[in-house]
Amino acid sequence: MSSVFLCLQKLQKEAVLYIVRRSFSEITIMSEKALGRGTQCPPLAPGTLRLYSMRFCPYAQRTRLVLLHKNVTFETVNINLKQKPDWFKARNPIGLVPVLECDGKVVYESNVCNEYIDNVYPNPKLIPSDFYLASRDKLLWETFGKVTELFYEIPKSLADGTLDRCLRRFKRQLKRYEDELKQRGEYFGGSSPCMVDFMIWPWFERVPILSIIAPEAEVNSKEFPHLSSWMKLMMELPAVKETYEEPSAHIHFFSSLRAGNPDYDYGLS
Ligand SMILES: N[C@@H](CCC(=O)N[C@@H](CS)C(=O)NCC(=O)O)C(=O)O
Repeated sequence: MSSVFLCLQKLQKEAVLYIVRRSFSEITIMSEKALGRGTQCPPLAPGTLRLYSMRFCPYAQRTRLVLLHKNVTFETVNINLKQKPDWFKARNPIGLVPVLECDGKVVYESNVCNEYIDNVYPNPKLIPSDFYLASRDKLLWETFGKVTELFYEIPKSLADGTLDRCLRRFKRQLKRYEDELKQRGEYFGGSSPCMVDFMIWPWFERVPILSIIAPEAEVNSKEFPHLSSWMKLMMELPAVKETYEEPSAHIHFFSSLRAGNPDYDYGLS
């Protein structure tokens, strides 16, 4: 068993209890427990917007953040992604969450879902109307995969002795966001958050997991003064608080995923 895995198991034992928070009255959780193969799709009322989600998915979190920030009324159905129901696959043939559905209209892929939400619910508008500025913003989230891929490589690199190289790549990629933020203000949107802030946030919520594995991965105020202040500000946003999961919950979920038995319902009674 790798040292990373042992480390994760130890942390799992020390995990504090995950507390379910609900402060947004307009969210209906049709099924907080993940629905899997053999279940029925809960009926969807006309005019109701539904999000098919998974509680620990960072991509679905992007969409949850934007819906919550805009105070959009919606309901959630969580999906067991290991045993996907046929009715879920019928809605998204690629089989990934997030998926949005309303009155027979279906969209999927977090970037597409979020652009759709921004057009249909423009208050507040999160993508600039200026085409050039919108493209610059889009670049930041479309190339964020350069950061997210390292979330999987850093734990692996600890086992195969390439951690230092991986951490250098991680910091180099983060530096792009640090420099951009320095020019833009408190948020990527300047004085208020924009789509970029919400599209990249889910992985910053998960940085503490990386820094438990490798303390050097921490987004510290010395190397990343703007990003670390931004992280504190983001944590104050109601939508961020609402979707927040403790590092211990992420670690538990990640360990269960790695073990081939994802605990989609972790922390639910
Ligand atoms: N490119 C997709 C990625 C979404 C994604 O990878 N979702 C994962 C959960 S975090 C999923 O649905 N996995 C199911 C599977 O791989 O079969 C997006 O941006 O929405």
